[in-house]
Amino acid sequence: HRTDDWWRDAVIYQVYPRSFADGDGDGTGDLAGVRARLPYLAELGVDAVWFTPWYLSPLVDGGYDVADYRTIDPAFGTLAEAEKLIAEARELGIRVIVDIVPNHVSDQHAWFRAALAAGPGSPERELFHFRPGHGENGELPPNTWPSQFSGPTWTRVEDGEWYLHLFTPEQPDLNWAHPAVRREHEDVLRFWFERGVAGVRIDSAALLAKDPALADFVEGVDPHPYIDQDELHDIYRSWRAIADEYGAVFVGEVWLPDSERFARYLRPDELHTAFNFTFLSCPWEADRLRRTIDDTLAEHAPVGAPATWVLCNHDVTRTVTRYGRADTGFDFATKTFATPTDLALGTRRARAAALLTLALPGSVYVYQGEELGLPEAEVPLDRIEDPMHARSGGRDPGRDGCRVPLPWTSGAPWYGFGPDAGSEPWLPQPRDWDGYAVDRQQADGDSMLTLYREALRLRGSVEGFGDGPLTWLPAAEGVLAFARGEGLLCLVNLSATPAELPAHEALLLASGPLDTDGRLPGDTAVWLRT
Ligand code: TEU
Repeated sequence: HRTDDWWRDAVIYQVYPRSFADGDGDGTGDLAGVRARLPYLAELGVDAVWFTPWYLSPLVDGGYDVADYRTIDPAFGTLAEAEKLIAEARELGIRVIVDIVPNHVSDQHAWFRAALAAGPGSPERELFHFRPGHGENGELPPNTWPSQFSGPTWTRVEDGEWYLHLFTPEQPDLNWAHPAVRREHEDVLRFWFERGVAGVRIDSAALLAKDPALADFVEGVDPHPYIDQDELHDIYRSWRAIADEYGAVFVGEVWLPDSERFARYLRPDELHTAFNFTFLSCPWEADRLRRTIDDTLAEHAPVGAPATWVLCNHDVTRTVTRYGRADTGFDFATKTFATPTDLALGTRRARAAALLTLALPGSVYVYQGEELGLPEAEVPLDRIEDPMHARSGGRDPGRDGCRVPLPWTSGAPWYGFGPDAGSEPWLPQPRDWDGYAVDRQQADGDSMLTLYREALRLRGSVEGFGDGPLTWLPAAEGVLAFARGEGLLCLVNLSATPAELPAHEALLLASGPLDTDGRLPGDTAVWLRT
């Protein structure tokens, strides 16, 4: 495909820098670690890498609390190193996507510190949502908005005013009605585009604009006071004009159940792409998956944007664990370790899901460790850092179980996450992860890593994958069968009954063995050439 269209069918690998690889041995992943592992990513065959925030941050929310968008956090490295990384990746044919967090900043950001110091009524406070409280002494928060995490959305400061934070108190929301907020973010975009970044992921993209009256939220009453406000489209149109100057692309974290509202963000002068959370949350059921795929393609077609396909990310339970449970859909409420998990089953399904996902038209996101088939790790309660855990009063285990440092080398200290003499990783790794280590999987033709590498190699070399039409074929109940391009077939059996393979010339790839009669067993997928 044309180089300026690379993103329409790209495979984009998500790096959570803190947990990818530790170059300096302090127990926290860093840019040195990523640079040393770039050949791994090149061999895997990904087109781009998306880095979750690597900016200066107190790391209260894993870096989604940014203190300075133009500085790399010293725990990760330096700006000069980031520039080297971008150039080195490009040499290997890998583009870099950075994560921009426009909805809020860290409470340590210069703007917020200045706002606190300047006091009520100051222009500094206008960059945020400061309000007096209700009640006789202003002791009640300005409104009852529900938080994106559990807990309150307002925090009171010493002088009696309250400020809004949809996430933690350490993440004050910016006031997007203020021109300085818009200007600053446009500058930040340019700052990273100037440094050779090929794209930007937009965090919480549907939340930035707020109802100016900050009216109370009433369940079921439209419009919502802070999700999907119309003003957002104006913001993204101006961002798009900047991206176009650099040939850069956007992927929005637009979490909206309504597909028409969602598609509005993907109009030709707005965002290039947005994450497909409907697919991510879809249970492992043939009918539901087929409907989700159809709906996705139908909602993208009119705006001309390619679909994206996501199985997991740094916010959700890892795929093999999710698919190994009775309720295979993603739901924060069921994210508990009390649910029994059959990891062998979950792994089989995750392998089949990988072939399904990588055969669909559009771009695909692979979250670090997904290609290793890592399960959700059980992090001891006293080691959990995710603020979601504390804010839920301990009910929610939080998201650290999918953020555990990667195992690179079996038998090495910390599975080779850092140098041998390095310190213990910031999150403890499970004891039985030797079999998941990269070196072991590289040597194993049946490993998850080998499957992903093979799938990515074929996807990149066989005509017909990528952003083109998909045609469903008649299939037995519980079986998904579709054609891509000229004579390329993907079959996924989600039933308990083995399925006959259609006549074919070659079996390109299978997620698991066929049965002795050459049929496709349950929870298995194949790519065929006919
Ligand atoms: O997540 C935004 C978000 O709203 C959802 O992920 C969800 O609300 C949350 O995970 C729990 O329901 C983004 C980032 O992906 C996440 O890691 C950050 O914590 C959050 O923004 C705040 O920046």
